[in-house]
Amino acid sequence: VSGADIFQDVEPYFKGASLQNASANTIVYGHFLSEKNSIVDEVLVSVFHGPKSFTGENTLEISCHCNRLIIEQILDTLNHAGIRLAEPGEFTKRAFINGRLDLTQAEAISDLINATNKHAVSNALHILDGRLSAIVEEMRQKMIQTAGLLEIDLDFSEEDLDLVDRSIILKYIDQATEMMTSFLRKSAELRFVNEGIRLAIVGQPNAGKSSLLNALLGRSRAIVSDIEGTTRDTVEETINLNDLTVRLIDTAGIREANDEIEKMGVEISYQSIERADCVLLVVDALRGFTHSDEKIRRKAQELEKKLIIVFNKRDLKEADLSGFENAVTISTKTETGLNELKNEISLLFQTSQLEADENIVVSNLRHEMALKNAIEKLAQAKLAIESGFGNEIIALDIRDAIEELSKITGTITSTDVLNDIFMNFCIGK
Ligand SMILES: Nc1nc2c(ncn2[C@@H]2O[C@H](COP(=O)(O)OP(=O)(O)OP(=O)(O)O)[C@@H](O)[C@H]2O)c(=O)[nH]1
Ligand SMILES: [Mg+2]
Repeated sequence: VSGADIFQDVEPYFKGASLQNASANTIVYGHFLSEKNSIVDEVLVSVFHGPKSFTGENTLEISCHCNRLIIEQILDTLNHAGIRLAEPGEFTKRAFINGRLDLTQAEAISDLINATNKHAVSNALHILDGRLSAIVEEMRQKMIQTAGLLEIDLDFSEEDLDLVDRSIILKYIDQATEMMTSFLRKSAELRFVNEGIRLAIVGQPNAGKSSLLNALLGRSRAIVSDIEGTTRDTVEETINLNDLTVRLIDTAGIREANDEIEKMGVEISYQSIERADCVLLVVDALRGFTHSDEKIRRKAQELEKKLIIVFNKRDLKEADLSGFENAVTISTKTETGLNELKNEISLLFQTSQLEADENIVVSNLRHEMALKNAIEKLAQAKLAIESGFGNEIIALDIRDAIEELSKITGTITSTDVLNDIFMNFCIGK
């Protein structure tokens, strides 16, 4: 519970040492009482005095036993005392409004809660620590410096002097643009950290694609049979593989299909390749690498997809991997070679880059749009210089770019945008 009068408001429902007199950052032992003064639970109450609390306001955290009935009774009692439930993200929103966090940090809390692998967790923690804000601030300062130079010039424009060398302005604009572009590029490369890797399992009928999905998943999810064309629709499941979040997509075997439904399945398999971050081309070792496999390989290469060739059924025949790049030999039946395959997949997605301090992923659309807009504004400024426009026009464009970057960390005035950001939080955060 958070708010200016919270200590007085909760006091009547607490039997123990006084909450109002408790020192900041202490834990008070006692019993929580209902409106009718009966004991609801034995609790510990943590006491925080604003502004030194998460929200920046006076805050109490009530720790009770984990029983739904108890929690409901406590909430009902508080509600009766005029304390309403927080909206989703409201605690974090207040922390932002009270200046405890900037927007990137507030959003990082939501990312942290939703992170599905340890790299995503550490990325969110870095942002929470203020690293994204620092990067954005560095870019912003570069532009402020540039705008400042132009404005000095404007002050003296009466005297018709050109004090600032335009080539320096151009250089600064290029530097800022490069900083933002490379940041966006790096983020795009590492997007899989937050969003997961889409791994399409493709190949000819009966190669063992569904068996591989099941083996990686550790349970029978997709139907496996010796009838060719068993899988028609795609089957998708998410797993955690060597600390990466991987979305497995089992597809219909690719061949010249006769019936309409199978044809549609084959079409979807090709689409899966297009949408994948990585393609596992499963080959039946007994049958060997065929012309059809070569067609699939070419398709993946044309689309510049990461590709691993997986020779399956090694219990029947050991494949000769020479001449193949990124190939492994496995058997889903005896479950051999699966670890090698997993390692091969994680090798293709090096996350070591993330450990470097300056590497942070922005997968937040709001941040991405702001950066892209800022780049565009700088391009306009550059064009203005090249077309020989006056300094005031150029300065205006640069000010617009600065404005865009400021949006990332928080000078957002629209309540709609703010509500939108915090709406995505879960209740109680
Ligand atoms: N001996 C052996 N048989 C396997 C292995 N993996 C799969 N099979 C068999 O191969 C047959 C086809 O397996 P599936 O996993 O259904 O093949 P698929 O690629 O999904 O086939 P479609 O869905 O028809 O495209 C089944 O009878 C499996 O039991 C393996 O490693 N060794
Ligand atoms: Mg199948």
